[in-house]
Amino acid sequence: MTEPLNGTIAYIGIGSNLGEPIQNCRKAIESLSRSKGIALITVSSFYRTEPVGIEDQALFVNAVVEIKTELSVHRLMQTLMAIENEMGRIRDVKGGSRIIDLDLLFYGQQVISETDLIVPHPEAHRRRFVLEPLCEIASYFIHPSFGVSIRGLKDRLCDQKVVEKIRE
Ligand code: PH2
Ligand code: MG
Ligand code: MG
Repeated sequence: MTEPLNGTIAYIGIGSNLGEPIQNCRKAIESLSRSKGIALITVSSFYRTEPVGIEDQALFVNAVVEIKTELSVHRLMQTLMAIENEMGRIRDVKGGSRIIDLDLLFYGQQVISETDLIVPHPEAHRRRFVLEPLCEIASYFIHPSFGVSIRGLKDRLCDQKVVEKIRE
C-alpha cells in the first residue's frame, strides 16, 4: 500500500529493451511503489517506441510515473539507481540496450545543475517517448526551465520517431 505523504511531486521515465521489456517495466514500478518515502500516484500507459540515438537496437517499452516523495533529490536518485542495479542493469555502452532505465525527469519545479545531477532531465523536452506518456498523465505540468506545459512541448516536438501506445 502507498501511504499518503507530504513531499515533492516527481516524474520518472521508465524504459527497457532487453529480455521482457513490459515485465521489466512492471517490476520496476512495483519496486518504486514499495520504496521507503515514495508514494506512487499515477502510471501512464506503456508505449512501444523506436530507439533514439543508437538506432540499431531493439524497440523500447517506455512509460512515465508520477510519484510523491519525501526523499531529497539525491536520495531519490540513489533509490532509482539501486532498483536498476537490483534488476541487473549493466552499464556499458552509453545509450545502448538496457534491462531497465529509471530517469528522473522532474523533481517539483526544481532546476539543478551539478556535475552528477541535472534536473530537469536535459533530453526530456526533446523526446517523444517521454512527452507522449507524460502528456497522458500530466499535460498541465510546467517545465521549470522553459515555462511551457508538457502539452505545449509535445505539440512543438521535432522528434518524429514512432511512439505507439500498447493496448493491453
Ligand atoms: N533511452 C535512451 C536512448 N534511446 N530510445 C527509446 N525509444 N527509449 C528510451 O528509453 C531510450 C532511447 C537512453 O536512456
Ligand atoms: Mg534514459
Ligand atoms: Mg538513465
